Amino acid sequence: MKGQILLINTGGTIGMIGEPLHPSKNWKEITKNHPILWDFPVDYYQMQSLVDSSDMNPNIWLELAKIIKENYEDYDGFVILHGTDTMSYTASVLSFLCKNLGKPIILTGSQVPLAKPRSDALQNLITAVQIASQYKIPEVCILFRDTLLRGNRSKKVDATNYFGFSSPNYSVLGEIGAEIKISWDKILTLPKEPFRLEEELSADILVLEIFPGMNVNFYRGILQSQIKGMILKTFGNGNAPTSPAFLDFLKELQERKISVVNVTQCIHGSVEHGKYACSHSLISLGVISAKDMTTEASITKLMYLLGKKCSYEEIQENFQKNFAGEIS
Ligand code: ASN
Repeated sequence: MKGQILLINTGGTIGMIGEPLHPSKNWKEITKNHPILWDFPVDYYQMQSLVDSSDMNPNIWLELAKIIKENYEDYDGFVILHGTDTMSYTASVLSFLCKNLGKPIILTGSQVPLAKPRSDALQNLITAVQIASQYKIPEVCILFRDTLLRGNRSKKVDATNYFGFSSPNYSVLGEIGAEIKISWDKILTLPKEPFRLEEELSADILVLEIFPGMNVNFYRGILQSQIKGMILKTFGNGNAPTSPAFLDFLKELQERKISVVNVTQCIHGSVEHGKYACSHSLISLGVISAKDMTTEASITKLMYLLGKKCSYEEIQENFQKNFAGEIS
């Protein structure tokens, strides 16, 4: 190992014990079967509350980002132990909060706890630390099994298989076998400006997944709520029903200046407004195309822009801009 690494534990299966599985606060207990980790050349930081990543939230994200900021100058890279369930959300939001990132932030975890035999955790942890300490990758990444992925392009695609993550619309950043092969041509360039943090997020949003036969009346109460943005999960290339009830609903959202972002329900591919007649009216209704962004990146990008107190008009103008390689 070369560089100095800060290993931050947020929880997740990797550090869990017992039945039902829950996070252990005792690093010695977590690593009991792996003496190699006892004098591992990293500094260890444990978050105050360790969570199953189903309990991840913007407060923890901001706390995590702050820890990175406070330690930024002292380390060559950061490895974050995290539950797999929401790892792609955390990686996405960190990519928006950490501006001018010049060092690797690598999230990893496992499907089976480190403390259990036949776990996938040891390889993931060691590889993540090795990459963070040896390669100056200026990105928030996910390392899982044999691939290094751009965090804001990643997706958890399997709850049991050791190949748990995929990057459906962007090439992998690295392939891990007997050798580690980094695809430098796929990696963001080093920033010229100094690192800084954005420190606000707003979770005043909603995700609405459409389905054939949906009754829009059930959703009209949303219009009376305080939401500021909505992720609309649509079919295929961003297609949606053309019924007057549905279009009226979108019109009312537009009139109330609630930003609506169109994200496809498909794993691969992109929203293309106007490709089909059925998506044509979405353009005049002010619906923003997320293009090929993941749901995870779209949700956290909207939280980030709303956290910056961007107006409806500013979100309309800026959502499609590329901030951290999240959109083609
Ligand atoms: N429920 C766990 C978590 O996300 C799943 C895992 O880490 N494999 O914290």
